[in-house]
Amino acid sequence: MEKEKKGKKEVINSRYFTTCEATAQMLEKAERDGVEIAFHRAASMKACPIGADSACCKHCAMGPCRLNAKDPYSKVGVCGATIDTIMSRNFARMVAAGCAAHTDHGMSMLDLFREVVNGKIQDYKIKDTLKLEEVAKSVGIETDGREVIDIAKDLYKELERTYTQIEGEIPFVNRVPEKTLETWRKLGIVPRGAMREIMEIMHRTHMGVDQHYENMTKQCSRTALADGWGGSMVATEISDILFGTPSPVAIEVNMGVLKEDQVNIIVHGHEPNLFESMIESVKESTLLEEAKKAGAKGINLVGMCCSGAEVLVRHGIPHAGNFMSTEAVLITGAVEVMCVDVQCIKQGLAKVADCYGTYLITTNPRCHIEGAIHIEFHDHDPKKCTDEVVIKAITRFKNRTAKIEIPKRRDIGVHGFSHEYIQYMLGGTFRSSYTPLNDNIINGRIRGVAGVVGCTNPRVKQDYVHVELVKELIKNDVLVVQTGCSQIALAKAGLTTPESAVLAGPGLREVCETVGMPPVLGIGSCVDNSRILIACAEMVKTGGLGNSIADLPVAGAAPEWMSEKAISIGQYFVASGVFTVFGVTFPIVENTKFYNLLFDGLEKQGLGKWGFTPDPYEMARMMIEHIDKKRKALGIDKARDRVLMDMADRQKLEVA
Ligand code: SF4
Ligand code: MSK
Repeated sequence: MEKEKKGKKEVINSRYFTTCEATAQMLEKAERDGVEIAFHRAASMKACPIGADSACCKHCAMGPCRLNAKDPYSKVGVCGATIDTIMSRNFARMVAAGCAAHTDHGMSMLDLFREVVNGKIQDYKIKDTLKLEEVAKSVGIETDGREVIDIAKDLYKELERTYTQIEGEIPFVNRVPEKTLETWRKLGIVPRGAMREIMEIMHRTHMGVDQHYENMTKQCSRTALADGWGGSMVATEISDILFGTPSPVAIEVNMGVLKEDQVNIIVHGHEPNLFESMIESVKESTLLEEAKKAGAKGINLVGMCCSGAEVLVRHGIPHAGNFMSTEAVLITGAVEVMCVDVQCIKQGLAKVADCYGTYLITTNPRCHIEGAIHIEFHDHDPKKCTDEVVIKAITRFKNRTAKIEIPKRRDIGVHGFSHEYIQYMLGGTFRSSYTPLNDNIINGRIRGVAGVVGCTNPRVKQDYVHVELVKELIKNDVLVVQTGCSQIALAKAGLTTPESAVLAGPGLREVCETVGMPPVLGIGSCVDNSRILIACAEMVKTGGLGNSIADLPVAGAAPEWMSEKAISIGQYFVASGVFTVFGVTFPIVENTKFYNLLFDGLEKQGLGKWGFTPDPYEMARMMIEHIDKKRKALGIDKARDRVLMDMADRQKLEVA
């Protein structure tokens, strides 16, 4: 931690914690106001080194047992558990928790879909019937000449299997390239149903059950795949069907989207149904009238974190910042209400909100917070909750006492590149396909594709690793796709505009300028990582880049990860065949058997593998090296010499 002496008081240098100017400004205000946030707590609370290495176990009352990470095979737990058993069990429980979070979210979307389809909910409708038909077809449902409602009923029944099925394979394995699926079948890791996989992990990690790290890792893969190709994919597809499939939109990001003369409401969390209803509530003429009577020029609805990322791409709602800015934004004093649902909601928000007279409102029965107001949200009567939230916000505006300081920073970026849009953008209306993307990879203009995703974490300088990594990748002609808080980091850094193509290498730049797209494509929230899986599957099916996802010149990274969801995401990318690099820290002791399996052995089984480094440049080097290795294996490594385009090539790229 970097501190400066100012008089007698030690003052934290905010630039040490973040490259986000607005967050740094708010950190300085927090110092002046005597308010503590997660950056301060991370600086004063050293991470437990044994826990950081995952070398401890508290799965039974004979322990907790602590092993020695420096000499990992010198000791075992009281029950005899080795370091590999302990680490793999801890890892498995992280996968289970992450998978549970995504699949429970997906199940909430499916609950809503069922009630809409059965006519029991009127406030939401099926918005994208084309997408409904596409998804139904992809799981083998007949659509020709059938009523939308009948297709929807069949789709509900089919997708419910993603969760409840006890034997067989989940529906979306239909989308997995044949060779990848063959590998999964051979290894016995095709998910049955998410509930079963999570239950089995919890059983296997109980004291005295699965005590072989290799067997445990198989169940990690099976459970994580039930997230990526299961719960997360259902969440994404059902959200698109109900609320619309995203297409690119230019939108403002950063704390400057708050407005001093308006009622400011922030929605933060992960489930789009709350946000969709809030959009309706802030349009209510009676509530707008009330806001005016209170002296406000209007009601300003703003997103944060992943639900923010979803409505950003569906409705062009401005976004105030990512995970490590959620406390900082309250320090502006300008936020009337922060309304939250589930996941990544720091408990510390309650205290900061209290300091500035902001209402922190929880809405989901799964997430109550001491000190917050709870107004429960029900899909059957959504506006009852969201109207009440707006009324609370107007009351706070009327009685504002906090000193307001809104950072001026606002960054415009283009977001909303669903996998369908990428196909359309590159292929044009009449020949929408991944062929031009594959062609440009084969001819070397695009070296490969990288998914850069995930959280921000106060243990590293906010946004720094994301931004430096992405700059390095695009400079080397790697097209970057993004989700979640990482996408917002790059948007704040100005890299989600088509103009930022000037920072790309010559090949990628030429493609971006021809199509008019940024070199960094924001595609949505963390469950929308499933869109990257679908894009990978499409690239394989389109041809020319091998037979399985593991053959593709692609790589993934979560440079500033913090949540168990990120571990589940990492494991499903690895199990799908993708080299995936994490930053910050990795819960493992190097050079153990479990380490060698995750970081090398899985690739030999035909899957992907893990990588780790906290350094963005080393991370870029590792990812590019992997992409080049795959290009060589495909026999397309020589093609990168030729980057000039002829007319026929250009025509292929033209958007019709
Ligand atoms: Fe210790 Fe074994 Fe109990 Fe874990 S399961 S706490 S290693 S005795
Ligand atoms: S919100 S999981 S901090 S991406 Fe999805 Fe951001 Fe990570 Fe939460």
